[in-house]
Formats: sequence, C-alpha cells, structure tokens
Amino acid sequence: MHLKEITCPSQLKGLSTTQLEKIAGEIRSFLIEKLAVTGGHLAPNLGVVELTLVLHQLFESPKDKLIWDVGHQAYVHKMLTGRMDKFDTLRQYKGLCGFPKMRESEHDVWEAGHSSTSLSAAMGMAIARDLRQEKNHVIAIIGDGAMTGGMALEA
Ligand SMILES: Cc1ncc(C[n+]2csc(CCOP(=O)(O)OP(=O)(O)O)c2C)c(N)n1
Repeated sequence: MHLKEITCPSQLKGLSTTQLEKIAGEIRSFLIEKLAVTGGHLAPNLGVVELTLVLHQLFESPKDKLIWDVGHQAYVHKMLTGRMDKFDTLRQYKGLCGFPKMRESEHDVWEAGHSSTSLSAAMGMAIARDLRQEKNHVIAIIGDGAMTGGMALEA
C-alpha cells in the first residue's frame, strides 16, 4: 500500500508497522515537496506524522472525533482523509484551508486557528455523546504550547 492509494483512513486498519513506516516516509516527502512551493506549517506537521497515522489506525474517524488544537498540525490528517490532491492550493483563495474546516470534510469536526480550545470542545462533544447515549470516542490533540493557554488550563 502506497500513500497515494489512501483516500479514506479506514484503509490504514490492519497495516503492519513496516507498512506504516513506509507511508510515514512518503508523507514527509510529500509535505516537504508541496510546502516548498506553497509555504505553510512544515515543522508542526512533520512532528505529527506517526501520531496521526496511529490515531487514524486505532480510531474510526468521523464517528470518533479528532479535535486538533490550534489546527496548524492537521495537514497529515487532511492527507489521510482524501484531500491530498488539493495541496497545490494550500492556504490560497478558495484553496485548501491551512486549518481544519468543517465544510471541507466530515473528518474535520472542530475549527480553530487560535489555540487552547480543544479540551473544552472535546468535553462538550463528550457530554453531547452521553446525552444521546452514543458510544464514540472524542480525542483532543493538544501540544505543550497550546496547553499553556488559559482556556486549556480551565478545561
Ligand atoms: C490564543 C493563541 N495564541 C497564540 C497563537 C499563536 N500560535 C500558533 S501555534 C503556537 C504554538 C503551539 O505550540 P504547540 O501546541 O506545542 O504545537 P507545536 O509545537 O506542535 O506546533 C502559537 C503560540 C495562537 N494560535 N492562539
């Protein structure tokens, strides 16, 4: 399985560690090649390649809710959820947004850009899930920088 064959994160289920490592390498090459042209958040995304792969392998987005804090590190998530062909338009007018965008994909369940809102959002989604007696997981992905924001500390 190659990166370009992945259009839906459920395709990652059952892949071996060796296969995932190969895909991780392809993701890094893709990010470096594309962002060299468009600009964008390179380092935060290179830092979450394995994390994003394993989240999408273990959980079932969009039933399970992945909430990216700040959102600048969701490029890999976008690649694995059917948007690889749009990276030439990244952060351009009418192009692929540099942050999660609900209208782009059912896999984007929260919109941010400023930091430190993911824990509150996750709590709200978890309470709503319980009220509806549903069983999905809600996962907040937050970095140490965003963790220093007051909203995160309150949450
Ligand atoms: C409320 C707010 N303040 C400042 C920023 C500017 N900002 C963008 S990313 C970032 C650092 C995020 O660090 P971390 O969460 O650790 O993520 P990573 O290091 O993986 O990029 C900051 C301060 C912001 N997005 N929102």
